[in-house]
Amino acid sequence: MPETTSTRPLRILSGIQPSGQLTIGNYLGALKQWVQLQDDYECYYCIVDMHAITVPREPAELRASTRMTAALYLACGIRPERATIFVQSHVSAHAELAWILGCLTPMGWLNRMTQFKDKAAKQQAESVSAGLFTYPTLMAADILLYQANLVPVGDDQRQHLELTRDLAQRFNSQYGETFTVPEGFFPKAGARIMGLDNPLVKMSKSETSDYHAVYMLDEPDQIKRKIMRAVTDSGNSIYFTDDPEKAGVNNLLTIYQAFTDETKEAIEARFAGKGYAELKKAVAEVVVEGLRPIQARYRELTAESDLIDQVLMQGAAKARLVANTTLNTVRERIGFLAAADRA
Ligand code: ATP
Ligand code: LTN
Repeated sequence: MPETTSTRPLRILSGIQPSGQLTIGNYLGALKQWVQLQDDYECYYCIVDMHAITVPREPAELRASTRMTAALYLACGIRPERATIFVQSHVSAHAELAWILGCLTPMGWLNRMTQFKDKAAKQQAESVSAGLFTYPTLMAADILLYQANLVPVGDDQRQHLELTRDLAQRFNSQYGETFTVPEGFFPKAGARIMGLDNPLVKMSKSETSDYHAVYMLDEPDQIKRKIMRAVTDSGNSIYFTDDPEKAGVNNLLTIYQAFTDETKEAIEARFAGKGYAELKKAVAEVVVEGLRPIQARYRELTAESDLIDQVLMQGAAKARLVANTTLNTVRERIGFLAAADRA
């Protein structure tokens, strides 16, 4: 029988793709919340390398990115004794459940996914992989295997989360109660950080232009240079707004808010009558200071050889136990014969 939420603490699962250097968007949209949630929930934080190969990737870079992502999880303050940190491809149940869920997913649902449309548009039509199209069924498998109650993610993942919920409900109604139907958990500030060079698109780690993103491991000078060059507008007033004309200023204020946890009112009062250069200087300052301790811990952690690999090995062992429990129930429910020799 699947475990029920009444007999255990609430669970969380989330993941980040090792698809390049992590940005302050990944930090503010995801990681910062993960750290805060680990004391109150049973947390599973995954490095989703199988998602990262939905677009072509250099093997050596994927390996390096996977370790770097794991080290950043730790550097941000995720404690392996509180939260399970693991690599998706180390737990083969993810691939198996993704296949099963794929067989339950109408193509029409996948056709509606805006992330697929955006990413596919950036490639030659004939080279877009089937994996990029079925990406959301793998994400659903990640979440449902752990019977997660909450999924802390940025705003861009709302649609994928809705699809996960729909799939859980579809499976449950077809085969009997099996999966917990998860809820999204979105940060109050910083759920959608925009590109510094183009505040109308989401800041993303796979965007290549030099002044698009601040990376979590950027040097203070680089951070300052990037923020001072951020696109704003020809006006001179500083306030939070949905007006696309002022998206650049709104984005800088949002970054400031997410790093300082101050209220919008306090921030607007602070910058009343000031110019954009002053705003940018202040934003650069809070970003540099916010990242400084993380960067210092990152350097310490990566100086210890084997530490990351050890954490990942132990994490995978813990994750497998939970994932395989769910997967066994799923196999049985859908009518797969029990394999006599399977552990
Ligand atoms: P890629 O560019 O390779 O698609 P990405 O930078 O968009 O990657 P993901 O690995 O897909 O990042 O996302 C990891 C987490 O970071 C998700 O929870 C996602 O919602 C969050 N996230 C990513 N970019 C932003 C952003 N600009 N603002 C807020 N949250 C973000
Ligand atoms: N699709 C997510 C990354 C991701 C994820 C997950 C997030 C893969 N599996 C499970 C939360 C839970 C993205 O940010 N692009």
